[in-house]
Amino acid sequence: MLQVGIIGLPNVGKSTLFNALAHGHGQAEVSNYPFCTIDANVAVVPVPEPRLERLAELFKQETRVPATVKFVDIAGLVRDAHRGEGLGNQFLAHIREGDAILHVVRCFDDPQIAHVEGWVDPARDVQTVQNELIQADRESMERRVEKARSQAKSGKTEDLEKLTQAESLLTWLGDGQPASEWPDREHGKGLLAEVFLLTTKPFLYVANAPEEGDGDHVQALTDFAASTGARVLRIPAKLSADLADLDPDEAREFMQELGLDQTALAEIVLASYELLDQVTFFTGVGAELTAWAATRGTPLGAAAGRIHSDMQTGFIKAEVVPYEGLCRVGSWAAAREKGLMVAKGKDQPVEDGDVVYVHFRKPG
Ligand SMILES: Nc1nc2c(ncn2[C@@H]2O[C@H](COP(=O)(O)OP(=O)(O)OP(=O)(O)O)[C@@H](O)[C@H]2O)c(=O)[nH]1
Ligand SMILES: [Mg+2]
Repeated sequence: MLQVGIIGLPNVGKSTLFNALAHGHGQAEVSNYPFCTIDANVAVVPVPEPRLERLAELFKQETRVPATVKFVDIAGLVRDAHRGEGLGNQFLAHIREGDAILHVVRCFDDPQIAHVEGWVDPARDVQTVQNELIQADRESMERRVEKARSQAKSGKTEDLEKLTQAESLLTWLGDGQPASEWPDREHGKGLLAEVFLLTTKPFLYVANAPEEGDGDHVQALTDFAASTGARVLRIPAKLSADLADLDPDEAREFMQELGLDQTALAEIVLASYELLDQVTFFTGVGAELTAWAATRGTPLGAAAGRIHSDMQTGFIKAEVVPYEGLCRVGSWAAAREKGLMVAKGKDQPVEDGDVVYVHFRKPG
């Protein structure tokens, strides 16, 4: 399951966004004072997937099992969090475990809601948080360098090389640079894979701006983000949380009036899937129709292993029909007849929209 961490300064709307995403699967306290969140809020949320509904109708399957995403909302990070300011630093471990980061940036003015730095300035705010992530990574690397030093006593070339790399990365972070831009990152891939740094994680900015107005802040964030190639998603967190509170029909009506075509959850999941290069495939076994997420290019054998390890070890072949084709002809049998079904081997990649039936040898 994908895990996405929500970070940002205090009072920017992280828990409000979390509530918009987690509705019915967890609820975070929201208030107009900073550090409202003291413990991490965690929610496992079903991924909206219209194709799952359509397929379940087609197959007349009762149970729909959506893919899920875990969202984690932590306390706000403040300037000097790494020196013990605020609470956010203690919770970074939750983010370190995750696959991606949503960095919520306040793009609304409201005198009722205190800003820890006095006023809204998206570029400064983003850099404050980014700097704390770099400092947290620097601390992790200090520990890693210590370990590398003692290992290097072996005198082995690979241990000496690890130490050189670890020291180079530590110096880079110490200069206030993110690990994602470390010049040796290609060469130091092995080291990076061991250390789970925050500043190598894929991330996107969520501009928490009201549905109208405050476009200047969003523009400032967009300009800043352009310099790093990061994506900005504009989400009105408060409105989205309010919409999530309504019953679905009412919410749909409201969204139509407001000209919104997607919920915050759908937008965030879609953007996260793009960020992490995820595709969705489907299986129908027994009465269960299931949507699965997999990294693009995942071989069918490994994809089958997600469903059950026996399916990977005993994999014979997969029968695959693309979603679009299946909908067009209306049934699995018709897809087979019309030659839309292709038998594929374990090394062929699973593609977005594949409906997959795995043939496998049962163990024993
Ligand atoms: N005016 C306005 N207020 C908002 C908006 N989004 C969130 N808020 C309010 O801002 C305050 C802080 O929101 P939270 O979601 O608790 O912020 P947080 O980032 O989780 O804060 P900490 O947990 O303290 O780090 C609450 O009073 C929200 O209702 C918005 O778009 N406009
Ligand atoms: Mg909060």
